[in-house]
Amino acid sequence: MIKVEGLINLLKRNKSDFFSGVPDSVLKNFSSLLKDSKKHIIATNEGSAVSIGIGQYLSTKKIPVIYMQNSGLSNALNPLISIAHKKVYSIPLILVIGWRGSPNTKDEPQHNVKGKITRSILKLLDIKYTILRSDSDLKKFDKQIKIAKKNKSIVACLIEQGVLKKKTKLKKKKDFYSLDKELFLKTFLQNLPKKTKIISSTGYNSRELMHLRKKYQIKNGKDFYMVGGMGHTSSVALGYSLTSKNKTVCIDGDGSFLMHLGSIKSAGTFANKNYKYIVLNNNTHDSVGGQNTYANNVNFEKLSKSFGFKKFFSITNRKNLKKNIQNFLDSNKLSFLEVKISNSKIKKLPRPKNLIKIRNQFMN
Ligand SMILES: Cc1ncc(C[n+]2csc(CCOP(=O)(O)OP(=O)(O)O)c2C)c(N)n1
Repeated sequence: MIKVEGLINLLKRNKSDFFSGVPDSVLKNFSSLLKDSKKHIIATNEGSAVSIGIGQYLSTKKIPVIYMQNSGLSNALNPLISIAHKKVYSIPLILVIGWRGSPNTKDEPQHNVKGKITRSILKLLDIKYTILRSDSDLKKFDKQIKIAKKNKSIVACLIEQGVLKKKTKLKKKKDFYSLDKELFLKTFLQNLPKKTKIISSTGYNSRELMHLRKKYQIKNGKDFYMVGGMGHTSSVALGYSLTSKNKTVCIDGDGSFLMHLGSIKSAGTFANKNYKYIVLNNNTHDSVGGQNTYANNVNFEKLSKSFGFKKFFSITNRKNLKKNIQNFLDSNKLSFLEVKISNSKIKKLPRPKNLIKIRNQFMN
């Protein structure tokens, strides 16, 4: 195990004091030590985090630190290859990567796939890396950083679940909004027309839907739970809805919404009236540690309408909840609903397991 303070000190001793990244549960002890400031930018996706870092290097000549979950490495590939690579602009970067699904650990199917190929991706990019498991690995990483500085190259470390320890306990997550998430989702499911299809985002949303359907025995409609592909929920729902007669409800998180914001423009331009978009805005990346998304100051009404949605609905409390949900579902114009909602309160949420069965049931 490694003390996270030791890792951050090592980076700062190398004059790397600028951080940008997308939160990850493996790295939550790391990101929680970085205060939100102009020296720590929580980016909306990993490609942006890399690009913000590239800009910082051009301005300061100091190597920025970019952190991400290995699933986000694919989002980062474009700027890593087409801007920062040694044979392009040769921009030095330090990547701190949460290694879900490493061959040593038990993890979910989507993480196992990525975990197995993470090292090969780094090798293909010609990025030297250290697997951090103990203090002696920190020394090895330190040497690699010094070489990267000299050669103006990219260097990475891979960190598995449970490796980073922190002196002080993580602060309890605070709710930004008060509407109880279980109450909203339960009421929503109970009021769905029978043949509705739901496509829900990774994070807690899919896991909560699955759990609540079972807990309250709600069988209206069928769900496709996205267990990865963060940010692509609205696009999967758009693709489905174009040729389906059923109401297609996209249940997205605010972090997921922001990750590939442009997709909502495609939905606004091309979706039919059967497409129903919902953003559950808790202003946090609840499922990976409660880091801020900064979605609280987005004016979703203006944004959705300028993107082509015809009607905007907002739910912020339990008053007339059923009626407000029905108004949204019954609307015969392309509609966008923002729900200002609490974080999840359900302990030990189950995870979708038999993914092929889920796919088949959804398509039936
Ligand atoms: C490309 C990618 N980057 C990062 C992650 C890690 N991750 C999983 S869920 C999540 C937060 C999602 O936030 P939001 O959509 O607001 O849902 P919530 O966690 O609040 O349920 C993150 C960052 C991921 N799965 N994929």
